[in-house]
Order: sequence, then structure tokens, then C-alpha cells
Amino acid sequence: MATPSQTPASGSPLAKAFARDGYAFPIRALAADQATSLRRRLERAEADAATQGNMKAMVTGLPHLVMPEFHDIVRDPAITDPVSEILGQDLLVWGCSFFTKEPRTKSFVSWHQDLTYWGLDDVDKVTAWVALSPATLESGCMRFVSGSHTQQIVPHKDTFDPDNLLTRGQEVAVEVKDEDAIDVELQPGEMSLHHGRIFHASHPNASDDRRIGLAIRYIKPSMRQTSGVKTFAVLARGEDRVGNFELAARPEGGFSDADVERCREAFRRRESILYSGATDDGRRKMA
Ligand SMILES: O=C(O)CCC(=O)C(=O)O
Repeated sequence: MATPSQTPASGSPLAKAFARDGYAFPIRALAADQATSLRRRLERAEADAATQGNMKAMVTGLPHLVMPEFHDIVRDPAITDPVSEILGQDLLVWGCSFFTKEPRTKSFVSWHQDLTYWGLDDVDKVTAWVALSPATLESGCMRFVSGSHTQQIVPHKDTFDPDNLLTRGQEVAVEVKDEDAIDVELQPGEMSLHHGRIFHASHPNASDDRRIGLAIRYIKPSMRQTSGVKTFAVLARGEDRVGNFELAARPEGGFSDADVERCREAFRRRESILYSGATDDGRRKMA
């Protein structure tokens, strides 16, 4: 059944296109050299984390809570201005993570709708997916089904496929026609925006470079976790007049004890939501 998507906060061309299609791209978010330097920052952190157990999960799964550079990026007006045209001037970051596919690997993302397992009570969410390397047909760029955000959340099944980058390997239990998919090709520093109910997926990376995207989940402060768990959020812009989330300050950096402890707690709370109702023992632990 078609249902209205959220009402855009502005009548801008971007907001209108987003309300109609459920996505917008390409949007220049960062200069190419800024994207390269963030990629280098990420790769330094990955190398440091390689020897230190759970640090890798923090770098990948909540970079804005442990690395000041990524906290600053989620608050950068070059990214939040377009998001505000859709959601309004008050924005929280509910989550932020890297979707990285190594060269010539089988990692993929199945067709899904983001809001299926996030335990949020409304649809006022926009993902900004920022490319830190070329996202092309060859490297496995995202694919969207235009207009699919006007449906309710459809049934999903958990596969726990180890090559699937999603937490539960979840996929929609309805047919998606390949010819309906739009390929979201992006150059480093460009971003796409997508709605919380749009059907989206991506193929494996057949290129010789890594395919790296930073997915930033923006919500309105009025959103609420239906389970009552107060998850962490970062104030990206404007004000939070409601207090439905625990606001996290800029990290100190250097994987300080305080940052690491907060990040662990953020993972614990998030896991209780994302894996709610899951039965498979093979589920991935985030930290
Ligand atoms: O990076 C991908 O290929 C998929 C990302 C995704 O599913 C998302 O950002 O919601």
C-alpha cells in the first residue's frame, strides 16, 4: 500500500525530488582532496586497530564517536545543508558507519529498507552516503528502486550470510526486478541521500580499489526508540528540544578510555535494538 513519505521541511527542488523518488544524488559534499585525506585517516586508524581487538569495530561501526575528524564531518554544513532541506534545521546523527568492500571480494548488500530493524517510531530519517573512493558499477555502487519509499516496511528475512554487510543479512521477502534499479555512481567526495524506507542494495566489488562509503544516519530529534532504550546521538545542527536520545560530545581522540567506554556502551545499546527478535547464533557481534 502506498503511504505518504515524510513532508519535506522545504519546497526546494532537492526536497521535492527526494519526496518523489526517495533519494537524491550526486551531491558534492567534500572536495576530492578532502575525501582522500579522510580515506587516509580511516586507513591509518584501520592499521592501528589491526592489532587491537575491538578497535576495528569501533572505527568501522561508530567512527564519529571515536575519531574527532569524523565527528566534525557529520556536522559539516556541506552535508547537513541538503539534509536540512528535507528534515529541517534540527538534526541528530543516530548512527554513522563505513560500508567498505575490499577489491575483488564477494561482499554485497541485499535489498532492504533501513528502518526495518532500527526500532524508531517514525520515518523522519535521511541517510547521507559519502563516497571516499569511486562508487561505480564495477566497484558495487548502491542501487535504489525509485519510489519504493512510499510503501510501508515490507516483510524481511534474516539470512546471516557472511558476505552480506548488513547486521542480520536481512533482505526483503518480496520480488525486486533488476530492471527497476537505479545505479548510484559517485566520485570521491560526492554523496547520495536516501529515505529510510527505500529499497536499496549493492553488488560485490569487482574493481582493484576498495569501495568505501560513509553512511551517516540523520534523524529529527522528535524521533524516538520504541523499545525505550536511550541510544546515543550527536547533535549535528540546530537544537534538541526533546531529549529522546543521549547526546554524545565530540570525542577526545587517540582512543581515550572515555571515548572507548562510551563507544562500547553505544554498541551495547544498539545491539539490543538491531538484533531484537533475531534467533541465529551466527549473528555478528559489533564490539
Ligand atoms: O554501502 C552499501 O552498499 C549499502 C549501504 C546501505 O545499505 C545504507 O547505507 O543504508
